[in-house]
Amino acid sequence: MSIELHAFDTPNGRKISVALEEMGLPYTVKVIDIRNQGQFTPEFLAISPNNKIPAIVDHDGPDGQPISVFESGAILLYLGEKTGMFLPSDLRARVPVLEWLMFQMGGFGPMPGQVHYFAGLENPQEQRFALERYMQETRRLYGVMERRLADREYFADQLSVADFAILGWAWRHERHKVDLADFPNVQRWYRMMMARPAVQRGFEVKLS
Ligand SMILES: N[C@@H](CCC(=O)N[C@@H](CS)C(=O)NCC(=O)O)C(=O)O
Repeated sequence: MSIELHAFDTPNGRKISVALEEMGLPYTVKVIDIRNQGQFTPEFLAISPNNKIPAIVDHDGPDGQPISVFESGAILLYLGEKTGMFLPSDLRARVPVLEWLMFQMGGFGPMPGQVHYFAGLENPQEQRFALERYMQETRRLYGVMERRLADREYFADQLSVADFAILGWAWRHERHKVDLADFPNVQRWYRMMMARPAVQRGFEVKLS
């Protein structure tokens, strides 16, 4: 039975379509149009009480019973556990996956997300301080990733759900005003990720 992905065409939505494609799981998409209040319907709130995409419903959950999951980090961990893919079972190997997934969830998402918001304001007075602050913090996070990728291909020891999480946001680098040429290791990783056929399918699937 397939998984329902409730999402929209945003970094957090794309993380999950990429992961589902990489894992080869069958899924259907329910577009939640967050520009038109789709996240506030009672049906969606029943599976995502924080009124944010993405969420999934797995009709073949634990013990064969349906389960819903909200929060993209929780969804990635659930899918990794379910498939045994991109989430090592060995604790030492799992730690860096958890670290870089939490790095994304706590910083490299909320910070560039604020750049997207403040860059969209029309009044430069309202924009200035916040945009400066969040652009600086976003660039700092790119610096952290740049150093991490200096001597490795992926954020953990192997390709993992952490890469899918970070990719969702790196995909929007132009919108948060970052030139990847300034971060060559991140740029190399980004190009390598984007060259993967399953990742391409994950970005092509219609989410809006
Ligand atoms: N921490 C959440 C963040 C999700 C999130 O911010 N989703 C945005 C789109 S990328 C959303 O649904 N916004 C609608 C709203 O805030 O009402 C996750 O990673 O799943």
